[in-house]
Amino acid sequence: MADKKSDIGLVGLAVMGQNLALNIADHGFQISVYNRTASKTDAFVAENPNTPGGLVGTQTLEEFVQSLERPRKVIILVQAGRATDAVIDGLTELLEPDDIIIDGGNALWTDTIRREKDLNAKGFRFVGSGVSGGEEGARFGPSLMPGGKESAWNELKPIWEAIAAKVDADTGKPIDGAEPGKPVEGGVTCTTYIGENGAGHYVKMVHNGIEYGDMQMICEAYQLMGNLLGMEPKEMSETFGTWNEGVLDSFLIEITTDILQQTDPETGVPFVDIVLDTAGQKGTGKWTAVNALDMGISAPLIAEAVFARCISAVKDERVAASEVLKADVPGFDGDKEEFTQAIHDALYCSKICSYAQGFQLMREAQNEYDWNLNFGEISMIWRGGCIIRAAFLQKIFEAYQRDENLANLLLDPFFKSEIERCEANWRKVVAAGAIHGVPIPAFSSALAYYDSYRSARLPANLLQAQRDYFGAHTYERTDKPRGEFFHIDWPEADRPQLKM
Ligand code: 2AM
Repeated sequence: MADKKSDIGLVGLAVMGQNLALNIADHGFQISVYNRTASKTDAFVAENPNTPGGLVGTQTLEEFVQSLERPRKVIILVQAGRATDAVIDGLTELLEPDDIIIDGGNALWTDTIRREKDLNAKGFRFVGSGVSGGEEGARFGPSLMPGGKESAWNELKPIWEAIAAKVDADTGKPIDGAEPGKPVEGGVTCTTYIGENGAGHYVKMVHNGIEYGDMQMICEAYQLMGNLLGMEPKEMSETFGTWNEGVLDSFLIEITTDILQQTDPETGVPFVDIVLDTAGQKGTGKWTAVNALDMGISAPLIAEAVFARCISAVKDERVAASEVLKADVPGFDGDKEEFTQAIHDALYCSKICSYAQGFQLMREAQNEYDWNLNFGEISMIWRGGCIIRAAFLQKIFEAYQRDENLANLLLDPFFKSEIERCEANWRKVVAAGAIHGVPIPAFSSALAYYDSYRSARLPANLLQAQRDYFGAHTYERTDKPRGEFFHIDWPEADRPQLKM
């Protein structure tokens, strides 16, 4: 064991834990590591003998805790849920007042709120930090979304700022190749204090919900290119490659460009064609959609992205239904080049709506949980180190710079004019999906969201009248102040009966 106490410790040496530990050690911090199965710790330390900061392998939780400089900082990277609670319970037996536990897993934000409260009551400090960017992000620069007491964050800050992704301050583009431990000239670090208790994990969850939406939208573009335009994966790849040079420049468009180039090593056919069309999910997108429903905030695109995965999963049923439900739809005979541009524009407009919905969720959550979220900073730290990294986030950052109290991204002058520029094509694509029988739930729900949001009058007047009719739920009047409720005594005599 090292003579010097470690700057920080990490529990849980699955790939994410290993990569985050290496990233921390690369930046000159000495880090102690512990894993329930000790052989993993030994192998990990043996494989990485010469990091700048140094890895200290420990065999027991006691040894691990004793190896840390006080106030101790312990990152937990184990499975969310029960495993996290088990590790926290073990640690609280050994830690001392003011020590800090940092949960870097994908915890449900309400769990983080509960854990922080419990740990604070016991005299410990707790940070629930979103860690995004998957394995590569953890290794070479994630986007980090920490929540908790600010005093705890301040202790963690030098390490989190050192290891997070860096982007160029003016362009928002990720800065690659920064030497470990050396500050990046002109770089902005992709981490910032998010807010109290569960705020960091909440924002990470919304990030994942937005990620679901981004992926679904790209898949819809891909399906339109294939079904309507008859494009082959290689040609699609070229198109996505071109799109990556413009407003859609992003990690997900870039990997899609690569994926569509790839051939299957076994058969030589395009790789996407050999992949079964049933999507999995781990739950963070679902949490986002459920939370939208719970809070009563409209976030249909994220929900549709989750449902799209659900319906993809019933492959056998779909195959059977495809033999029965043969819609009589015409083939596409429009101009290929024009329609390709229209798909691009539909994707762009839908993406603006999707992010608008994600930010609406965070705005409501901050009221619900009494957080003080900085939307400009949140979009800033998503510019690098995470799956939704995109040039587009620079524009969101600028929108919140212009107006930190922006009611909806759609109202920002830049996004308003972008939608106006692309709107006709967006409508054309949604109409084409309906006419030619191609399901595009994200594109079409985004358009419905846009048209609903810009409607001074929706048909909810009729809906409220229906509620008053069958349930005496009352209604407000257009000619009286809001908050006054009325009810009509509907005539009993000719009322339709529920039982026929
Ligand atoms: P293991 O290697 O001993 O299984 C991801 O599964 C990580 O979480 C692994 O490092 C795993 O340790 C750890 N993990 C899962 N459940 C745990 C528990 N109840 N206590 C401690 N670590 C756990």
